[in-house]
Amino acid sequence: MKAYLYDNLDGDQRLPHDSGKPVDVEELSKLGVHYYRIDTVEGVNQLAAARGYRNRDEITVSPATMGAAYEAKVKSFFDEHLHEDEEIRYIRDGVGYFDVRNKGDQWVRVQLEKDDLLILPAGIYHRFTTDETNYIQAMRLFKEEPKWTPLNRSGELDGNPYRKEYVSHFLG
Ligand code: KMT
Ligand code: NI
Repeated sequence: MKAYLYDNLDGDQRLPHDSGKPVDVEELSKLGVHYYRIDTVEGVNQLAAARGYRNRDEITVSPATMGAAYEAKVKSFFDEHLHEDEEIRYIRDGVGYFDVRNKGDQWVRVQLEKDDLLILPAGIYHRFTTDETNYIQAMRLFKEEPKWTPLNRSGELDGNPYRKEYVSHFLG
């Protein structure tokens, strides 16, 4: 895992966009973003049990598995959005970037690789992209009824109860 402020320069979203300004795990946790390095599935099972995550699936984001839909899929993952539930991703192989908004509404880019697990809280604005290798395999953990429909950023979401809860808790 490596986290830093996004450089906001034009260019492919899959490039590193590293501004050279690092962000540490403590800063991430102040945003409600939790990072864990877990090298066994047993470790993931324990975390899932503790947080009430009963279900999981595996997704491989790559042209090999998605074919012609890949480019559009990667673009849609990169639309800024929130969820009304936690987003938990455990990386099994490959590399990807999760971008999250910090208190100043700047993008923090979190680079994840194999054995990295990231928890994004409900209500945080974020986006995802593969890197230049165009390959990531991840486990997605979810509760009985996942509420992980992406809600794209808009002023209307200011009134969303999950967004309001996030803002009052972490950005207030
Ligand atoms: C997301 O939430 O954007 C995704 O699930 C992307 C694939 S998981 C690496
Ligand atoms: Ni998401």
